[in-house]
Amino acid sequence: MTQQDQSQTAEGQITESVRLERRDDVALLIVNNPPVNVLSYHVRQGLIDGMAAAESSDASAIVLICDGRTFIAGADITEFSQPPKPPALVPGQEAMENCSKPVVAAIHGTSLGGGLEVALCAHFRVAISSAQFGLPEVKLGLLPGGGGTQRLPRITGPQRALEMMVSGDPIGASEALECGLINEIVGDSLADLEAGAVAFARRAAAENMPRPRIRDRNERLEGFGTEQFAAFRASIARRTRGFEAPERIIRCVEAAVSTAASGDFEAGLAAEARIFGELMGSSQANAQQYYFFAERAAQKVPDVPRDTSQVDIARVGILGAGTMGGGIAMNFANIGIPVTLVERDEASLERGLAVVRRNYERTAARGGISSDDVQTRMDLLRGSTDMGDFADCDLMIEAVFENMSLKKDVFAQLDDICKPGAVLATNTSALNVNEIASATSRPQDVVGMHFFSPANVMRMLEVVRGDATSRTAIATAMSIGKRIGKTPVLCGVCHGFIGNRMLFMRGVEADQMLLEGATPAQVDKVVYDFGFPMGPFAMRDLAGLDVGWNPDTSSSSTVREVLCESGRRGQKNGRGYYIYDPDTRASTPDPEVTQMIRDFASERGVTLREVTDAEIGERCLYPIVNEGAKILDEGIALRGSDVDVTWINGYGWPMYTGGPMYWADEIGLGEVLDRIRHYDQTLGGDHWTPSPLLERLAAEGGSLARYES
Ligand code: T1G
Ligand code: NAD
Repeated sequence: MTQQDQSQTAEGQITESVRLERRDDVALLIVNNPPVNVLSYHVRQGLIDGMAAAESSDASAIVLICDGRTFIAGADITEFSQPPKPPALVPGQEAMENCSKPVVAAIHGTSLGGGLEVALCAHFRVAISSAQFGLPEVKLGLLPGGGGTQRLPRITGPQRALEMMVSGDPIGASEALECGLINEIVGDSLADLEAGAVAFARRAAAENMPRPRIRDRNERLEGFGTEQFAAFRASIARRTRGFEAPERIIRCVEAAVSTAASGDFEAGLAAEARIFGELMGSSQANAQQYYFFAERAAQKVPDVPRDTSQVDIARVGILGAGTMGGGIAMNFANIGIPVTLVERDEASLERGLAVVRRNYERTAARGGISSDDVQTRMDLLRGSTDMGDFADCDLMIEAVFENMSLKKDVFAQLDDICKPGAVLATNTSALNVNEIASATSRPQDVVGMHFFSPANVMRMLEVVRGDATSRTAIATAMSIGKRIGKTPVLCGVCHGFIGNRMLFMRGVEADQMLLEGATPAQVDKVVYDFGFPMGPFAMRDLAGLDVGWNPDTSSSSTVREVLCESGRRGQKNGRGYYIYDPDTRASTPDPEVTQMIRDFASERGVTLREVTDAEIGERCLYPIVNEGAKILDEGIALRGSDVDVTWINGYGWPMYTGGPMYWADEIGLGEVLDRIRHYDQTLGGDHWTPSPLLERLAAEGGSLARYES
């Protein structure tokens, strides 16, 4: 093909990641930037040069399409921490918008962030049925800075656009078609996509289909004003508490509506760029982008490579259908994996299955699933009181009472029953997985899979590696954990693993401060204001004061025992550290509890004093950091960022602070160490003994978050 022909047909490699090909009269602008086609600088340049070449060629229409597993998944987040690399995204977008030929974006996989913003500059969008569309920038502490806040509301209307941008969650192809985001679903496969897009483009050219630019379409913005914005702000207040980006997104859409009135789209874009600048590089954005890569790093276990053999999970067995067993079973039924659920007696089994059905019916009532889905998922659960029914299970998860001898007893039975190679997992909250494994003849198949309550909701999953646990068992637990929508984090064997071990230390200090004069409400408010969904005492009331309490051995040795002995169980019986309104579940401080704490303290000669909020903050958070450093030092966690992923997904540590390790780095390890040493000298207790790793990193100017064991 001569140079002359090439410019005529404009075929060939444009940049390292963008090329042009022809399908007769239609030009294909193809992005190939593995693994997820992000908008790296050479992709942006390829869009500009590729559009120019296609525009000046004899092609009648242009299709933008991507190789690999997905359409453009957004801007290249790795570029955010570097000086901006030219070119900007806008010239490529404008070339598409202003092209004299129809431009069709052909979408598969995930069209996210800048990827969707590029697609919104095409005149038409077609997709395959499995495609997803979203503007997830808010999850990175940002907002859609490539025109998304101005163009999306013009297509979907402000309400849906606000919901998509503030949640950051994607929508599917059928919803995208229904709301006008795409013009056509062209099939299910990549082959369908290219053929469908080329056909659509050819038709658009042949029929000279009208192709208004989205920037010129203001009709969907009409009728959405102050009242609607106020209502939207109120509707998101609770779930976006503490995050800065959501409010900024709303302001951008307000700018879209106000500038549309004057038809000044560029003014809307300018407002977006200005407000985007307020977020880029902010502490929240940096923390959330750190978390983005931390979550991905957590999936990697250095000595368990991606190609490690795994057990194929066709059926799961769960022993114990209590608080955890039922929730765990739902995770597998949700993705279509049949579950055998065994309880010790019919009554317990029926109770457990009834709780699961109630949970599904509640989700269906909220429109989360259909009523058919409820039955489909219940049909995947096979209840039994015979452990022999576990013989055909590929993965076993034990969730019986937290008692070592009981767990060893059931694992010995599972060892006899389960087929060779089945993975035997325990959901213990804290017990020694090696000791549990020692009850079997196959400790290599035993692993901890520690779910968090409620197990069908919480994304956190600690995968506990015993001394003998095989790489296959680890790889199987990590990958099935991801398949059921969890964020698996690997950890070694110690009491309480990563999360609960650190939580215990906060609990010690929270209990001590009650004796010294703080109230449950005061402590909980400080932790809540820091950004946690609730404080330690409200959390205990939610989980149940009696979890782990043994009435036979109870001896009023802690405030918690005194409360349990008084019949308090927490939310489940309306009285715990707080009194709960039976209808609204609203909590109020209980003066009786305040007096019980005072009596308990004076019996032990604890001096009553004023405990400030600042002190409460330090004494609730620094023990967590110190214990996290000890866990890293012992190699229980692989990396500092795993500790942060655990606390953000398992305990509601506010993501916009990055997690305890990242947060401590941001404060300065020297400062944190000084305060820990202060409490070590003034209060004492093992949990205040400074971690040698923390001391070392503070001295070397190192980082806990970036520490690798
Ligand atoms: N930038 C850089 N690297 C990225 C990336 C991105 N946007 N997305 C993914 N990766 C890397 C990731 O770190 C991993 O690397 C590999 O790709 C596979 O990802 C202007 C400002 C697309 C749904 O927020 O949600 O556009 O670990 O393991 O589970 O308005 O990745 O293998 O070395 O997650 O199949 C907006 C982020 C950016 C989408 C695929 N876009 N990505 O999930 O694979 S901001 C996003 C995802 C923006 C504009 C603004 C997911 C995915 P490694 P993975 P996956
Ligand atoms: P639970 O008391 O609600 O349920 C335990 C269930 O096990 C009961 O229904 C009981 O009938 C059943 N059971 C006991 N012995 C059995 C046997 N031999 N065969 C079959 N079933 C038997 O307890 P839970 O809160 O679901 O805790 C279960 C496990 O999960 C414990 O190890 C606990 O530490 C752990 N865990 C609990 C939480 C939580 O917040 N509740 C969180 C993570 C892990």
